[in-house]
Amino acid sequence: MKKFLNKIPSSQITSEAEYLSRRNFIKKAAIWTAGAALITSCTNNQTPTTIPNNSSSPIEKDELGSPVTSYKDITEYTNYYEFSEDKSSPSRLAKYLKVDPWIIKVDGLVNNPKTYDVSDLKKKFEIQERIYRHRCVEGWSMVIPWLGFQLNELIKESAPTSDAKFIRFETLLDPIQMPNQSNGLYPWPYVEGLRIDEAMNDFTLLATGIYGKDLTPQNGAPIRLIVPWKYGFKSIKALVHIELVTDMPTSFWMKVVPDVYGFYSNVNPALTYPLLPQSTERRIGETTRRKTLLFNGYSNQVSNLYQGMDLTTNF
Ligand SMILES: Nc1nc2c(c(=O)[nH]1)N[C@H]1C(S)=C(S)[C@@H](COP(=O)(O)O)O[C@H]1N2
Ligand SMILES: [Mo]
Repeated sequence: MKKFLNKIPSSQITSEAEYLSRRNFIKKAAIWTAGAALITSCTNNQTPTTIPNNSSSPIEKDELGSPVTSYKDITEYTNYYEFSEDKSSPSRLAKYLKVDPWIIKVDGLVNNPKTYDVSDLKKKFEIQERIYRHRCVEGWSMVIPWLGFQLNELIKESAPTSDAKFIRFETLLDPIQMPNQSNGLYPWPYVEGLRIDEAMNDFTLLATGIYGKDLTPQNGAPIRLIVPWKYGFKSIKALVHIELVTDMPTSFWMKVVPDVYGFYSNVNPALTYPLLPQSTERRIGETTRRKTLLFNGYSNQVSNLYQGMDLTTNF
């Protein structure tokens, strides 16, 4: 199944209709329902000639029945502080970020430290499509069709030692290419972290694509983390370093606003961030607000990671 699907060259795809019908076929053939989410195998070549450009496809939905957000909204309404602190500028300012070649280092408490070029990672691991909800702590959300592979595949290959308890992630530091990194107000580079069992969860993704093609620079090209049950800021963009460590890493936002943003940052409607009530959200493209779901609707898949933990003190 996997081999066959991976052999479909996307050069065969000549129209949006064909693109969508191929995806339908793939879905019927390869739906993997780990719990609730829809996860489908996909070809490794991420460059179909045509993509649905300005409307969300009537076919693509998350497992709760919500349509995917339009390609335009996903790629033009972005948070990327290395470029700008508004939402619309990164699509313009990140355009010339050099994303190929791109080296990413996996090291720290591992028996097999290694540097990879992202193009090799894309060949090495099975690229899947994952339609995930994305909830920003600011109170907006989207449904995004990512392409990527499971982080646990890369971590397994690194062979962590028994001392490895957390994973620390780092974005590229390059103030020439990322102009707002010259802004001395922030502790660059952007850093994030996960507990090792969170990182090993099958839902944790390293995304390399969006809407069936390569990730756009403003969305974190060429490779970013996606942790769909946590606030969007955990999903760190433009990764250059993955380090296995013993101690809980201090993230970018924990440094910037201590006591407000915690390490876990699981989506939780009961949280009350100052000025940012979490009980509802605005789905981009919709007019009325909707209720925010605990763990962003992924409780079945991840609540076991937090058994016995008080989620309001471990925020
Ligand atoms: N390096 C880096 N990663 C980042 C950010 C950032 O500013 N820099 N913003 C975060 C926030 S707040 C959100 S909501 C998501 C936005 O991802 P998107 O722009 O692809 O929707 O990226 C996260 N990852
Ligand atoms: Mo965010």
